[in-house]
Amino acid sequence: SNIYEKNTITEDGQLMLKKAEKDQIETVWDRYQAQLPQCGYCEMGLSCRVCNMGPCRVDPFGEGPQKGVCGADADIIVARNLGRMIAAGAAAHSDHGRDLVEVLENVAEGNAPGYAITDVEKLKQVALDYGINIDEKAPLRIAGELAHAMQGDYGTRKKELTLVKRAPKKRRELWRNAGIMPRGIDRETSEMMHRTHMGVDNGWQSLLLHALRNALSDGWGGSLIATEVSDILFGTPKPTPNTVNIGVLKEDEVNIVVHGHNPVVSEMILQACQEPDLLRMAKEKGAKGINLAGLCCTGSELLMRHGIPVAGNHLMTELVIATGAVEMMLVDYQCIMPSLGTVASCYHTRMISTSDKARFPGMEHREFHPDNSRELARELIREAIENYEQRGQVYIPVEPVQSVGGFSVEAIISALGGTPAPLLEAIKAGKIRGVAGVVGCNNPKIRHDHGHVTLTQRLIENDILVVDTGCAAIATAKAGLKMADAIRYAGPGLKEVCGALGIPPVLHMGSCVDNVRILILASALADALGCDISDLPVAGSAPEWYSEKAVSIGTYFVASGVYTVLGPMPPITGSMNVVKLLTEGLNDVVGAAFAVEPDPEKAALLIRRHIESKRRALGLDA
Ligand code: SF4
Ligand code: WCC
Ligand code: FE2
Repeated sequence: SNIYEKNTITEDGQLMLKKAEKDQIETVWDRYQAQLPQCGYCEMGLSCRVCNMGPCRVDPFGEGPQKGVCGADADIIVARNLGRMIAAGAAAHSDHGRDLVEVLENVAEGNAPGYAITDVEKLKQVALDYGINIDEKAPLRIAGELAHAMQGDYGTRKKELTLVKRAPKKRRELWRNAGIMPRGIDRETSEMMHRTHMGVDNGWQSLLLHALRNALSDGWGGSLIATEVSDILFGTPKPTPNTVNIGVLKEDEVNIVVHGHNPVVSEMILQACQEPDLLRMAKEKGAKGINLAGLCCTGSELLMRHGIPVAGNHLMTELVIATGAVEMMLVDYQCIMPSLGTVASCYHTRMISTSDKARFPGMEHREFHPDNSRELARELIREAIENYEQRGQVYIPVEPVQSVGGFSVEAIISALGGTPAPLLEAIKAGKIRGVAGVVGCNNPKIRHDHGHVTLTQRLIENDILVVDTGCAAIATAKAGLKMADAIRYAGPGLKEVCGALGIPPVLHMGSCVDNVRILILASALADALGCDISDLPVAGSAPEWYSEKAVSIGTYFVASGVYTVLGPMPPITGSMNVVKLLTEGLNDVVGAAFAVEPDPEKAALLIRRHIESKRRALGLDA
């Protein structure tokens, strides 16, 4: 097999890698090769540059230094490093949530033309969760009060975050007793930075416990707020057909690609792409229309709510530009490789950065704010249309794949006929053995999409319903596992249940912040069974994770009681104490733990074994 096949299982990826090589485009895989061998100390989490007495490193073979200049040993250094990864991940999701709350506030004040309250039902329901009196109040007034109340969750005035009330009662008691109940979203991240400053928390156990609390402030705080406010502003997703892979780009249309995370910008771009005067202008320029496609999570946000096609996941972002077919790529933040501007400089593609907090080399910065979004989006689409004339040769080598997305918890419950009972019955009867969340990124250390697709195939073959998000969700969609007739890949029980409901065996639940939808689904199942999340036959996995956000997600899954299997090893092997706590000890603290298994075939076995043991403990197969 050739190098392209070694890097990715996808046909579009392989063909585009060949094209990139011909065009002398450097890709993430080239740069990964150039970094090898990567630093062994860092791989094990044994290097520290927290302070300026360092940088320090601990010798894993016991011959060189065993302590940093300050006296920190391997356990402390590894735990501090992991804590800081989680703080960064939680901060990213939660700040994304904050941006949405700001838009909500501006909508309430009439300062955000083009934005609106789309799901009033959800607005009311979330407002009730916040204890807001909604009687006889106009939606905009409720929105203003809700935005204010949510901002309170970011601060430090509380003993517990508001939305933890959606977790099962047993879980909340467990968090209180373990001392890891999240108090303020910003507070937990800030406290993590404080604790990991030199000379503060030097207990590796207490550091890791706070890391759980920090991650919970993401999952039951910042990310949950991001998802709920996105639904309020842009609509709660419903099952919608869509298409995926690089073939969604169109040879005869103006191609606009949005990349990043926050729907605040991409939703405005979508509106502009549909405006009749701009469509007319595109036609005047000789294009058949304006084709909007997404990448990564902002792509999934548009796919979930509007059936907008997604061109690829994380490792495809450079290759999408190498088609030569993209008139403009607009990015907001997170997972946007700083190499993209360089790739684009070889083609006619115009690269636009849009967020005041995210700049990139080789991109033009055009800042979006709630008050100028609508106008700026129109202006940029006009410029993208102008750019159509500059196009050189294009290469779009594959046909797109059909998929269905849009499975919010609300949509799943409604597909089940209004209550989770039919799903529970199917689980009890053993037709569905359990539910697994497959989430997270791509990483050049793992053959692109191989982890996601293989693991998902093995799980559905064995009657485990898969729910997925983020780049994993895009991977399985590209592999055809979300087509209407994908049930043919499922085991007999899952096939029967999904066939009757008319859903695929792999449900796209959204972007990375939407992992909270999986938590809410798990809570609904636990409540219906009268048990805790940790008692359920469910599991999580991140077969190709790379980002700090993924570490936070994995950690809030585990802290919420979900056994979670990671593909790539996190940088913790320098401390066997930390490894043992995360993979075993946490069972005694939160009723769940991590496992690490880069081979998806073996990861599938771990998950199946776990699900079967939970079924036995619940007496389901007695
Ligand atoms: Fe070295 Fe300690 Fe400073 Fe880390 S905190 S760089 S181990 S002296
Ligand atoms: Ni979420 Fe991972 Fe994709 Fe970025 S977009 S690469 S964090 S899964
Ligand atoms: Fe994401």
